[in-house]
Amino acid sequence: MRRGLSRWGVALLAQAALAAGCTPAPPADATGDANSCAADATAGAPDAAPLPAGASTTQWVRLVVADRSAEADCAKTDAPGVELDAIGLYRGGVLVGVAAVGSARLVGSLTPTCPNNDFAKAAAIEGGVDATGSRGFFALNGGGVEVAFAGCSACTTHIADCDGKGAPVMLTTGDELDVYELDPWYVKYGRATAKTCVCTADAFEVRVRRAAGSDLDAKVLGTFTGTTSRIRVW
Ligand SMILES: [Ca+2]
Ligand SMILES: [Ca+2]
Repeated sequence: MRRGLSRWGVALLAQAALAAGCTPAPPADATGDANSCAADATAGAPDAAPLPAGASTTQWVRLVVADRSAEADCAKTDAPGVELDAIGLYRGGVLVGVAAVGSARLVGSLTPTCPNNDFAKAAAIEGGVDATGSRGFFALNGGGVEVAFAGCSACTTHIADCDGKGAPVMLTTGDELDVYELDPWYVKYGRATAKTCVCTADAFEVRVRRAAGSDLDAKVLGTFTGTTSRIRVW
């Protein structure tokens, strides 16, 4: 089952443990650690170190449909193919950002490939986990989505509470991505019901790239199916 579950559970516990001493950090963190809540809340510890000088960074992550057979669903469903809810960016095991509000853009062609797609709104992938079986997700179908990342404007270690309105965050080698895709995990843990959500685990490819809309210097991180955690950036 999803490794994302264990991280979710750990995040909840960590949030409870940190709640008492977790002081909201300013949206723009002076040390460039993108509002690293857990680091800020550690007694006596400075903010997490900014990226080392000369670190290789990238900004954009693109997700594209990997299993074209899902296209057969286009005429039968209003949410065809891969349904993406959110992406968490972790550094050293700490949540440092999610897809930035205002950053998501469609890539490729969504129509007329899937004219019945009622969920072709890329912005649904911005911010924290919030999808149910009927809202909060983006149905990828024949296209793709590209996002940049931002921290959380309020101190949190929990991806459901991170709004993606904090300081911009660059990705670097060793970071990890958690991608939340509507799959059986959502039904099992009560975010959706089997009655309203087919919630099959669908396959998608993840790429990182330096420039929006360009595959120059792009790296393919792999193909994944359903909610997947710890996708390593290299
Ligand atoms: Ca969402
Ligand atoms: Ca799905």
